[in-house]
Amino acid sequence: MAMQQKTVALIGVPLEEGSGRGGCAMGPAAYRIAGIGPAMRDLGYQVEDRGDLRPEPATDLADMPRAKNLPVVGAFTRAIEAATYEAATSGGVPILLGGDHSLSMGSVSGMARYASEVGRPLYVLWLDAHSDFNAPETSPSGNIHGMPVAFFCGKAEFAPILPKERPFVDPRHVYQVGIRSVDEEERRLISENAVNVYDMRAIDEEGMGSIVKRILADVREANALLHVSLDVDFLDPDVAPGVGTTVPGGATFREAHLIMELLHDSGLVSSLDLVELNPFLDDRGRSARVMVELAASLFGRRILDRPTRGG
Ligand code: HAR
Ligand code: MN
Ligand code: MN
Ligand code: MN
Repeated sequence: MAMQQKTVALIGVPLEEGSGRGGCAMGPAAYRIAGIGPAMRDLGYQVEDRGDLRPEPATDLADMPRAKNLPVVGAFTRAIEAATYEAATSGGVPILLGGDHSLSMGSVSGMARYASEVGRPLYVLWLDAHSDFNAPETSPSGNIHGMPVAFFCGKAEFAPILPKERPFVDPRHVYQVGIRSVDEEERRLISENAVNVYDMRAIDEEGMGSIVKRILADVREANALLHVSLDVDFLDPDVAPGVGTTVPGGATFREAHLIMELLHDSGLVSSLDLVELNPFLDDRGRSARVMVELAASLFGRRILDRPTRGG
């Protein structure tokens, strides 16, 4: 089945202040050099490149020791929320070119607002080594890129960044795949909140294909929109070294590629984050190219034409 919408909106997010180190702000430039725009155009999409968001730090958000760089991250959250919502409302599929993973506080919140307006639930597929479910009180680092899932589920309201009455994502509608680094307190929170977690053991035992097909069946049954958030460190460091938080034992290129093809066949994906790429740590653009390759597969690039087998 083809994507329902034929326009993609590229939204550059040069944000690194959520990650505790420099480099992710170069991500949008690296994706453009790696050819994200032409890849989408070749697949028949109309591409609207909306440039890079560059908000001024928020003057109404105070610095918090347990949520570092909150005025910067909060200002980005607001700008990303608005840009994502606007792109979806005007009929496009937003692709967020990150930027560290704190950007998902904005992108997912924007999609949640859009989904509630069209009367559908929002489901989230979180492809990551990390659960990113910390709150300022539980975070060992104070880095906000470890907190976005808790934020958009309404479990980490550490400052009035977005309206308190905004739509939140139900944590039971969050599916995390590839997980292999969870903090002690975070482990308790994801289980209390019933986040669906498929760790590397589940992938090894059950296989990526059957896990993803089961998730997509849930999304279809709920008539939901599906936001996909792809963290570079979901992949094994041998496949994609260009990230600040490598964790050994990650997904192979083939597993990641299979997910993307199943996602495309499903026709359910409404929006995509590409996050945590750190070009300063990359090996001659390899990780940027892998991410663009995966995004192209999600949007319909095929190795071979084969009949869809359903699922
Ligand atoms: N759990 C750790 C923390 O909260 C590390 C989080 C790292 N997050 C990412 N994104 N790299 O997944 O500090
Ligand atoms: Mn992450
Ligand atoms: Mn991660
Ligand atoms: Mn439900």
